[in-house]
Amino acid sequence: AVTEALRIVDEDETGINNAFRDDVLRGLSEAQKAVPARWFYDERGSELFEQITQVEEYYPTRAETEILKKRGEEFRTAIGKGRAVVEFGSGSSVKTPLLLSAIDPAAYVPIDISGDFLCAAADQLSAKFPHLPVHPVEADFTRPVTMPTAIASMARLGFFPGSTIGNMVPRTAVDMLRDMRATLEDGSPEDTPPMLLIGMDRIKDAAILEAAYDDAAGVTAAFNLNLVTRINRELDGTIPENALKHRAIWNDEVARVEMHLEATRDIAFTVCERRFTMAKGETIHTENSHKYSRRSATALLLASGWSPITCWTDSDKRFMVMLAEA
Ligand code: AVJ
Repeated sequence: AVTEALRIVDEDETGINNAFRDDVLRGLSEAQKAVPARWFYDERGSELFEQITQVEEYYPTRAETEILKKRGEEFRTAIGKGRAVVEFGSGSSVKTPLLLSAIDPAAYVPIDISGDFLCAAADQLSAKFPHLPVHPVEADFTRPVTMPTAIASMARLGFFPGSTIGNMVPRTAVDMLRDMRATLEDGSPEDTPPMLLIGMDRIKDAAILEAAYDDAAGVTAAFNLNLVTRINRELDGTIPENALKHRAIWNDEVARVEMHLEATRDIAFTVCERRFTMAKGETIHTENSHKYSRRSATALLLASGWSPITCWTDSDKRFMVMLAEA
């Protein structure tokens, strides 16, 4: 039972994605060149990310899946049955069914910016749970989103797995977590505050973290470099891909893995007819992946109006799933 999603794509006359172009041109004009990580996920990028989740060094997906598999009964006790599960990002093939089978929700609302991923995920989910009402919403979930009227008066559980929160600097993360609260409160019963189940990756040895973002098979490198391929293809770019190399660096000061693309020689190129240069050694900062301690995760949630209830970790204590209440 999948309802039709609304489409929102902002393209100019020539079919160029305006938001992508603006982000890239602005980011390449800064002293430290940077492109927001959300632009990794074109078709090829999403495929490469799927592959990343299978490589030996990249533990977060396996660790979080272990928690979701093992803790179903505890989720059910803490969350209760009959909530509407609102997933921020379209459901992954494995994690969402684990949660849904554990807590037996009244409805499932996946929110994603990409209508194609959204519909595919909604269809998959519907096939697995034929009696579960599914209401996909195509929207930018980092901003407040209007909930389908079909889930009006249902208690809500927000689900934000994968440590996607880690892509955001704390300021942006707090804004988004507050907006998620507003989204979940839209049309929800006043006597039952929304809950949030969120996956967050833990701080650990720099060597383990750097390997997770620079696997020996080069899948993460290909993922990072695919951003350049996408810029060249979609924004009429001339960036020489063979002059950029993948770098993953643990920044201990702010507890995050940074991904960069480093120029191996002096280069000049154009994007949308604008000219840019990079000196050898200069980088484009393409991703932050923040890591958390139990305390820093708690502080982030509290600052966003969410009170932590429970924190679960995997057997190797690499990853945590936190349940919080508004
Ligand atoms: C999907 C944002 C959680 O930061 O670990 C994986 C993306 N980047 N390898 C992460 C990613 C490089 C991933 N998130």
